[in-house]
Amino acid sequence: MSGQIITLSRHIIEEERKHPQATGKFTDLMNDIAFAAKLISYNTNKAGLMDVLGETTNVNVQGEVVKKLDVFSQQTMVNALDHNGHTCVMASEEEEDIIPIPEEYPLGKYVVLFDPLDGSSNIDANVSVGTIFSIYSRITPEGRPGTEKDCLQRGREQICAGYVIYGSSTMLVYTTGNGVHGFTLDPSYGEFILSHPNIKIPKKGKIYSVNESNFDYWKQEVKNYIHYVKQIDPPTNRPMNSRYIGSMVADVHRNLLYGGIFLYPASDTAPNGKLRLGYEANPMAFIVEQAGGKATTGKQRILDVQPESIHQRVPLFLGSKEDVELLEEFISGKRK
Ligand code: AHM
Ligand code: MG
Repeated sequence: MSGQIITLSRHIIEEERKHPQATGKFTDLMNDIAFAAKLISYNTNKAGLMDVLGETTNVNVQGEVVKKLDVFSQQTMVNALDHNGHTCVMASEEEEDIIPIPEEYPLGKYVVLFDPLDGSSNIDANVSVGTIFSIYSRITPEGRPGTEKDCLQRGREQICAGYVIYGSSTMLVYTTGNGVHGFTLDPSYGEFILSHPNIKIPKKGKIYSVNESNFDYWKQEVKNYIHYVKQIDPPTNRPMNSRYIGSMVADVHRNLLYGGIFLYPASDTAPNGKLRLGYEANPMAFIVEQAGGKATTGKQRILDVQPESIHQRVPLFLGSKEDVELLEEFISGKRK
């Protein structure tokens, strides 16, 4: 690097300046998300110490009711986003219905969908978790509360998507459709610093990530693909390596940097897969496409799927372009 430190705020301001009609509101919104991410990161890092892992009914040493980290993350995201006049409605994995902006606060033009703490079943074992977010412009008229319709836009309408990974360091990775950029939280400054400009996913990877315990429940095409990637054939770089953390943010982040494919297929027990279109598949798909990769349901580009409901699930395959295209050949029956 040149020695010049580029903070997330500066990067976003410079991105926003490329749009002549920009008002600075988007920068403010992203700063709110980054602030929430720092709070969640701080609490994730000291999870074992501060008893935040306790049940919601626990009382901590200050006599306060202890919140589980997923509840804390949800409240932190909502509190960071509901009062600054940038958003008109939100939706989260943690809330069944859309999250309106309280009447006492001004309404904005953005719609934010998020998964406040993805991979939360991993927290107790100190395994990486993450926050995922997806931003749209509202489609309902300004000046009124946003509606479910605003939250049910196709992924290709996203104006920004990102994730924060709380791992060996905390990183925020985002795209506004102009490449993918990664920022590492410097704990001494408390700032996200540009560390991974213009991330590109390798065209072909060595890693496949899937919960293989579901093998017997999958469709034959997916079984065939997984069988194929495990065969020994050095000229085609097989066998691929299996890596599965069980936190999508961590699995996708690793594959983005190293190359590979992430799969959460449909199965007999989960006919639409497990992952949610609005705040898991779409934002990750936007990021992966912007990094030069692909994201599909197996039959359709993820970003083209018309959402029918907030918590809708989709089969998800995403990663390096050539790996996903090969998978598509298996799904279409071209290869067996
Ligand atoms: P969550 O949002 O409830 O944490 O669930 C989503 C997580 C993803 O992070 C991960 O890819 C997947 O669930 C793992 O599921 P499984 O345990 O079935 O492999
Ligand atoms: Mg999740």
